[in-house]
Amino acid sequence: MKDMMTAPFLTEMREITANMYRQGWDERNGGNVSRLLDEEEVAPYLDLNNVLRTIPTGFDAKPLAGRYFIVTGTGKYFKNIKDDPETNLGVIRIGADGETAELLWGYRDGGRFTSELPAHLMTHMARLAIDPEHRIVMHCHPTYTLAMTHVHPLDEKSFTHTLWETCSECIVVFPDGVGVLPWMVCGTNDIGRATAEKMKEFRLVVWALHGIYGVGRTMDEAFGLIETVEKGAQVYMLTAGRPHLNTIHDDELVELAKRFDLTYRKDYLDL
Ligand code: 2HA
Ligand code: ZN
Repeated sequence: MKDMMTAPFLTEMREITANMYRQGWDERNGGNVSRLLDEEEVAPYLDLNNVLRTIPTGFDAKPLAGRYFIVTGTGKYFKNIKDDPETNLGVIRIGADGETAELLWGYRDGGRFTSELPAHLMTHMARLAIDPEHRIVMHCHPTYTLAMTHVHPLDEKSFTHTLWETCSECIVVFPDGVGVLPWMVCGTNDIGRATAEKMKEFRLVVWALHGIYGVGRTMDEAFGLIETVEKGAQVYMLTAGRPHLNTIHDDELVELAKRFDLTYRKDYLDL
């Protein structure tokens, strides 16, 4: 058996969460990340017959039975993951009944996975149905995105359009737009279902007055999506309330879409 501490998926998780922390997106225990793992990725590092304990998932995740995930722990600080991954992360397999998670590694202090597991697993299901290469669900609390939800209307068309107008990168990185949920109680199956429903259409879902979810095939894709929304939201917040002299107009957004051959939400422009 190879040393778990050398597993590439563990290194990647330690590095991405450290980066997210450095961005200021994950104060205290804020944020959570899960990555779907192929059995072949896990098998060299862990005895797959050695279940340390089982933990109820709190809902029916049967379509994911037998699938493996590395997931951040509940109440754990991103700040601490890099130096102590075995306490702050866990590797789980969804049990045959879909209602238990089998712990194979981690949560060493008796802990468990993030309270947002319903939103993560339901989102994994929704995205896998669209893209079999889907792997990552990432949630965090980026400051300017959060600030924007205090002062900007929350409808998806205008929220996305405002971000697209802030800088050229936005429509190029998220031509599919940004889904927005109103404020809801977090950590529940309800917010999980609502998030997964939006994820049928978007790779980004803003939780008003809370944070954001991003998904992707890779950590870079999910991180890059969130990073670009946050850049747009920062520009918006730095300019909001000042005389707005210049913007990227809709006909210019169309030019960008042509130049980068984008499949974009044309219904989000007013042409
Ligand atoms: O505590 O971010 O949404 C982690 C969270 C909850
Ligand atoms: Zn959160």
